[in-house]
Amino acid sequence: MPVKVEEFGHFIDGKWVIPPRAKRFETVNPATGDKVGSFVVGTPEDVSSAVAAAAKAFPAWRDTPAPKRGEILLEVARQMRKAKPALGRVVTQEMGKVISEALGDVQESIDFIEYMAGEGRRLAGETVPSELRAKFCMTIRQPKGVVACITPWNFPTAIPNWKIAAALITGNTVVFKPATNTARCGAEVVKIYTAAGVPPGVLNFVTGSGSVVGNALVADPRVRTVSFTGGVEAGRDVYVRGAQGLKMVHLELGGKNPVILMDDADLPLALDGVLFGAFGTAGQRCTATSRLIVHTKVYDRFLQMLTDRLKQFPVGDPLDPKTGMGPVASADQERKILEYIEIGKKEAKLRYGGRKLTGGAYDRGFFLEPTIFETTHGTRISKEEIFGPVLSVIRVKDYDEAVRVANDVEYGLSSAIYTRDVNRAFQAIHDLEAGITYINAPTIGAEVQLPFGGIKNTGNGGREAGSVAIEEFTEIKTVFVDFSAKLQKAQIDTEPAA
Ligand code: UN1
Repeated sequence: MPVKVEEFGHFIDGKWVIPPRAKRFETVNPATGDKVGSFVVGTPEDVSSAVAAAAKAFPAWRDTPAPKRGEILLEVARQMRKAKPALGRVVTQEMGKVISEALGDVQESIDFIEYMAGEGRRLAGETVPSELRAKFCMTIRQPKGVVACITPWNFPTAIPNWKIAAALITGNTVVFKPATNTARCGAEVVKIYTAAGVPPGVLNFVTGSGSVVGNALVADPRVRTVSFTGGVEAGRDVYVRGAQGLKMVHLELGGKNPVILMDDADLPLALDGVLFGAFGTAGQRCTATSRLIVHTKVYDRFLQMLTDRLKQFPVGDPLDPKTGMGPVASADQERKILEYIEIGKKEAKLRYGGRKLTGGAYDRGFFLEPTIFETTHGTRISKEEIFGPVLSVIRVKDYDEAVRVANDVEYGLSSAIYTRDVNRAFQAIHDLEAGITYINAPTIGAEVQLPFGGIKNTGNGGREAGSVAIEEFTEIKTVFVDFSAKLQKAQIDTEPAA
């Protein structure tokens, strides 16, 4: 049953608002073409009102005790748990990932909100000794103010919640701009925060394009921090624009994540892992396994296993629990992926798939075959992020070559190795240039209580999730308390030698 097409406005200062003469856009189910929601095309004026509301709400939210903010977040988590089946369906219907993964997306939101709620009773600083007597030194964390959360469509609830929950627990107020094609998921998330008691103005929601709404947010001098997840090109642009205002810009960008398969690997285990890593979410995760680097001794055998299994890998209705892979998220996605498949056909050997699926229900959506290319390292498909169900398989002669190939890309988000050799596993942890390394598991499936992010062009050095998530949204204040009742001079007053 299709989701009812509801009309949404922006959410500003605790109210859903539709500006006069607002233009609208609609989101579309990528499996069926049905409409999912109708949204306002935001303008710079809309952004300005949302930022004003967030700025007005900031002092009271900042001064709400952090454990109290945590209680509200726990209530958000409770309500999201209740809404999980319905919200999971909206994720599938708006974004196209299979229902089990859509429920996982919502679960990842709940996990993180609960985790951050607990952070309300920590938000720890440091205490360190002073070089002077009767003097106390410590750091405390303070919120930044108004923060902008600009999020992608591939994890349409989890990624917004990673940002929003961390920003709120630390006492900031938020303007949230969801990806245009998953605005409904964003709106449903905002409804839950509001129902759970987040005060007016603390979380605001503005829909519209990155080039208008996103850029207006980044340019607004009242916005102190911008947290952005998306493509590398857009990320670089946000970074440069944010630099003009000397803002903290947090970026989570692309990946070209390798699985290394050594000759001593448990091949059936690796088979399940590679399938899930490469074709889960139709390959549209920043963490997706997009390169499989295989030791020559097991290459032929493993490729045979992989292609045999793909023959029984059902692509279709993402709401059907038996489906392995749903559609890709949009017409735009489909076009880009098919372009890469054409590039691949010229520079590499197409081993499996490669076509758009047509006929019957396929004709209503953006369904592609899971696709495997055999390629050498250095081709475009082996180095550029495709963000689709396309796996490049590369043969290598030994571990050293595998690591060289794994590291020779512009990204460094996730990485994995399958081996039974414990020394080799630890060597790989040391050698792989990535923010995340998995041993005997695919490149996807990070848990919220650990830092998430990458090196090289995957970002600009920050991490989301884990306890470090709070760093993105806080300023550190260093405090010196001199209780000697006299002027003491650091570096100048010296103790007599013992
Ligand atoms: C992303 O694709 O940007 O590790 C996020 C994973 C998920 C998060 C992915 N927990 O695959």
